[in-house]
Amino acid sequence: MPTPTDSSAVHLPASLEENKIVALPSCAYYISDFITEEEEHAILRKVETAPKARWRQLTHRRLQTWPSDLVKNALIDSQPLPDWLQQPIISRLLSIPVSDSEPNIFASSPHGRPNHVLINEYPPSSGIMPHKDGSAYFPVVCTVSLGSSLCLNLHRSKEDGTLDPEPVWRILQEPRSLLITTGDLYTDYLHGIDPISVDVNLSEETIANWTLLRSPSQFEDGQHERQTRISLTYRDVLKVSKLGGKLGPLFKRP
Ligand SMILES: O=C(O)CCC(=O)C(=O)O
Repeated sequence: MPTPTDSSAVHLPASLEENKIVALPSCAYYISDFITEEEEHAILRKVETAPKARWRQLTHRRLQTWPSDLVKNALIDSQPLPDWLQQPIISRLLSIPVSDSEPNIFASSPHGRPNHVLINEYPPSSGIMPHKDGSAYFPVVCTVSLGSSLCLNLHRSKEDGTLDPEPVWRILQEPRSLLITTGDLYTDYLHGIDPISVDVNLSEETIANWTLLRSPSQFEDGQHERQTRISLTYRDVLKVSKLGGKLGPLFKRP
């Protein structure tokens, strides 16, 4: 029963199979109500009040890396993720079975849970170039979106290896949602976000996860003006170096 302060509720499926984005190759899942508004605001406050040195300013966006940057594709085993990045997101993530035989999406990853989080801040008109996430990570990415909706584009490479700039699919990510990408989507496709202020041409025909959206009616005029969006991307870094024990202070961030 929601309390008077609960302005939204969490809706988790019995298994991820229920929330599979069926229009996409294996495999992606979308849960629109993964965290509540109160949880969203609490995490946003933590992101905003992180020490200034946590932010890396890129040309059009800012980035925080938790618990630390990778060194030669390895995580230096100096600090765990802070509690506010673990609760409620990681515990909730690990509570959802993929299927009858797979207890959660990180069940076969080396550490059984994500150990690394990138926090990207996208003001309107900023994005991220199409890219692959590479070999440092177990091939599962869990993205929690905060603050605003926007479209993630999935691209193929052309036969000559260059990027096909026309996305093959688009996924609309609403605030408080969770998107999980894995399998072929992780290894064979590139993902990126257009640097635009309004996402256009939004419809059931053009958005792969349309039927899983919280409120498709919000987008029925086919467009959405972006506000600042923060994303948290959770991954399991395959290699964790014990070097941190000896050289920890060198790699520690505030
Ligand atoms: O912000 C997002 O949804 C995507 C972030 C991203 O592409 C990445 O962290 O590699």
